[in-house]
Order: sequence, then C-alpha cells, then structure tokens
Amino acid sequence: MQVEALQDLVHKTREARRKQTLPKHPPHERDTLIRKYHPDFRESAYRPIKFGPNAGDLTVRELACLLEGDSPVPADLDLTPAHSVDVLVIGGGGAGSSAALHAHARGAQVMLATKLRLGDSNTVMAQGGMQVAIADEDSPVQHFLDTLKKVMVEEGPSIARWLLGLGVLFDRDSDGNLHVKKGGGSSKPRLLTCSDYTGLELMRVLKDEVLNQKIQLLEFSAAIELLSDGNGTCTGAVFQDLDNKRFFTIAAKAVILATGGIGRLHIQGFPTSNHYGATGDGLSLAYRLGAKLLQIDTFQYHPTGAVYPEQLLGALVTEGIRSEGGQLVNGKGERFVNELDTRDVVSSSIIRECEEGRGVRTATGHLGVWLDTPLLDVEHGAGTLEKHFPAMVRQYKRYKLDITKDPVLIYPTLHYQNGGVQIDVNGESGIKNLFVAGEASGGLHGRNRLMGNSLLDLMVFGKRSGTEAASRVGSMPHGRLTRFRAEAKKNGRTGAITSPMLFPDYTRRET
Ligand code: MEZ
Repeated sequence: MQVEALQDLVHKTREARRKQTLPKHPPHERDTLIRKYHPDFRESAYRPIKFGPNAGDLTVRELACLLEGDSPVPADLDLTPAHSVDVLVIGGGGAGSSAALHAHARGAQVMLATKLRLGDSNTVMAQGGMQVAIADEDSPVQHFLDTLKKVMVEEGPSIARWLLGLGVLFDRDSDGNLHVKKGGGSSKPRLLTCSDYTGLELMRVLKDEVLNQKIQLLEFSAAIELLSDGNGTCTGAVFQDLDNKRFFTIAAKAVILATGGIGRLHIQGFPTSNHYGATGDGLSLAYRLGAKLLQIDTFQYHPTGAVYPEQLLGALVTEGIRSEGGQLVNGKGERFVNELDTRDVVSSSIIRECEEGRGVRTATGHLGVWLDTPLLDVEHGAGTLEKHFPAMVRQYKRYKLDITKDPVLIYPTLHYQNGGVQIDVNGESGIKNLFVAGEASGGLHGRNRLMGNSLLDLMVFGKRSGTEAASRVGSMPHGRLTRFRAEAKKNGRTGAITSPMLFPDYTRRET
C-alpha cells in the first residue's frame, strides 16, 4: 500500500491522543528496553580491535577495519614540507573554524586544510539548536547535571556572546531577548536556535569570519597521515590533493584534528543524517600515531530520520518537532513512548515497534513509524510548523509532501559518534601537540548526548584547542611517518584495507 494511504489512522486518532500523557521510562525498564533493542547492544556487530592503543577493546566491525587499516602513503614519500605553519587545523566545519579563529586571534600563523569545502560538515546539518544556560531559572550547574563536562557548560554563555558578536542571528522573543527552547532530556529550556537552520547559520558566520581574517585555506585536501618526531610529538600531516591525487606534507608546531563524525560508515547498515565526508578520518589518523580512543563502542541513533520519500532516507527530522509536541504513532495509531525521553530510549522504542510488527512498511520495504507533524498546528495554531521549522517544511515540499497536513514516516538514523579520541581539558590528545575538537573527540557526552550539546562542544573545544595550540611555540622538529605500518604488517594487515576512507563507498553492486 502507498504510504499516503496508511496515514489515515494518524488523522483519525489525533483527537484522542491529544489528551494522553505518557510517563518517561523508569531506570530498570529503560535498561531492559535498550539492551534488547538499541543497536549498540547487537553483539554480532562488534569485534575486538586487534592491535594499536585500543587493542582488545570492542568496536563495530566497520570501524575496527579502518583502525587496523594500512596507510596509503608511499613509504618512500619525500617529507620535505610544502608549507610550514604554527597551527595546522584539519577540518573545515564548526570545530575547525572555531579553532582556527581562536588560534589566529592569539597571533599564530594558521592554515586550515579540509577534504571538501570550508563549511561542508555535520555542523550545517545540526538543526535543533545549541544548549547554553542563559535563562533566568537556569545555570551552568543545572546544565552540568544534565550533561557531563564542566568546562563545556561553564563556557556556554561566553561562546554565545562571541557568536552574537560575529553576527549569528539567534531567534529572539517579542521583547528582543534571546529565545530559549527546551530539548529532550533537559531539565530547563536552554536551546538557542536559528529556527531549524541553527548549524547552517552558525557555519555561515564562522565561514565568513575565517575568510575575513584571511586564514590560509586549503580545500579539497584530504589528510591521510599524521607526522611525528619519532618521540611522541605530532609535527604535521601528509595530505592528498583530491584534484591531482598528489601527496604533500605540511609541517606544524601543533595540529588540531576537527574531522567530524563517522555516519557515512553506515554502521550496521543504518542510514545517516551525516554529511558526505563523515567517514571518521581523524580516528584512523590519531590512532596510527598512538592516540587512545574512548567509548568507541557507542553511537547515537537519532530517533527521527526520514524514511519516505526514499531520496531523504536517513535525513534528520529535528527533535525540535517533538519538543513542541509532535507525537510518535505506530502503525496501529497508538503512541508508544514519551517523545521527550532520552534518545536511546526513544530510538529503542521505535525499533521495538517495528520489530514486533507495529511499524509501517513502504512500497520499497523500509519500516518506520509516524511523526504526527500536523499536530503542532492543531495545538499551537495554524502556521506554527511553517514558522518554527521552515527547513523541514521545505525539505519535504521538494517531494510534494506537505508535513503541515500529513504526518511523516521516520526511523532511527545514525547521527553521532559518542566516542572518539581521548582529550584533556584543552583538547590535547595523548600525543603531544595533537589536539582534537568536536565530534572526532570522545568522552564528553557519555553514551547518550543531549540534543544541542554538540554545537556547544565544538565551539568550546574549538576555542580551547585553538588557544592552547597557539601557545606551542617550540622549535619544530622534522616530521617522520609513523611506525604503525610495521605493526599492521606484523598482524597481517597490509594493503588489503587502507584508511582513512575519505568517502563512502556507494558503488552500485549487482544483487
Ligand atoms: O544536537 C543535535 O543532535 C540536534 C540539535 C539534533 C536535532 O534533532 O535537531
């Protein structure tokens, strides 16, 4: 049956559902649910890493292969640097731009090199907002209780002031004050938003500022190996020019990895909300240099990824819609979870509904449940959805679907890598002069990141790593290739798989 024909039950049950309140899951039920349905608990998807700093740790098979992968750099490459800089930033998203701007502001000579174009990143895909404790009834302490790391929440308000000064157009209330919304799993409203274009607006402004400050920029230059002095200090990186495929090196007194997430590895076959370049490159690079990774067994599956139309498979349907009252409805027209429970609970509940036969199947075989979007206009007045979520309305309009009139079909989508490279309070990894900021770093959010904390994380740790990296002014030793290749060889892993992956493999295969 066509998806449109199955929507009827959502319209028919709306009035009865409006009065219904569903409690959040108590802790013991939550654990049972997650263990049974959350993809992080599918044992067959995991295996131990064979060698390197995390030898023996479990991670998903897709990532384990890349961490053990061989370097694509020819062993006899001439390492004479094409450029020598104080601070080399690898990655052109929010974390990289923030790091470059702060290092530049402290007088460092900065170069920002990125695989795609400046701004192509998961930052621009972040729709729902940035958590900052600025409301009267809120405080960084309260934010900390909802989160994990102290420096991140404490620096939120000053980061918001910095962004406002640069020109970010955050939403305001009718008195002109900054408007804050409440996100799922948060005890107070503290999401700063730019309707549902928050990350795009942040990136617009950061990108302008990187260009205004004339920070040296290398686009379409993919980092494929980090260099060291042979004694545990990072000294630069090897790149591949994606136009002519040539290798070249950049020597640096400090390197900041801001290479983003991992969604395009399509772990366990999941679709993703991530941008095309999100192939976890920074993890392989840092690992080969000896940096320890943290919590690489846990990933965030955002509850509401688009299922239909197929062209949007995996695209984010912002949590903001649930924060404003959008309800999740199964194929029988029933609600089945408190929509603002934590993301792991909501995603596990959706997967349960689908596995137990209460999902909705599209003509091409994809399963999902409904997100009752028209309910927002019913509850808050006609035009609410269009006014608060213009990006979402437009995303579907391109396919002739009107989400103000009809619900949308959704299923969890691979959204965020909870783990990553272990860093200290200034963003430095276990390798001297190698900093990591944003999604490539790990340990800040535990196993269940709150909505809106990633935009804050990348701004705060972009700033901290940029500031600290700019202070590393020691003499610059000549770079060497890592010894990881020898270790890979010892473990029989030469040549078959090279990493980083750089781009997802969407080669059409015969079935
Ligand atoms: O931080 C996020 O993941 C976020 C804001 C997502 C969203 O639903 O919009």
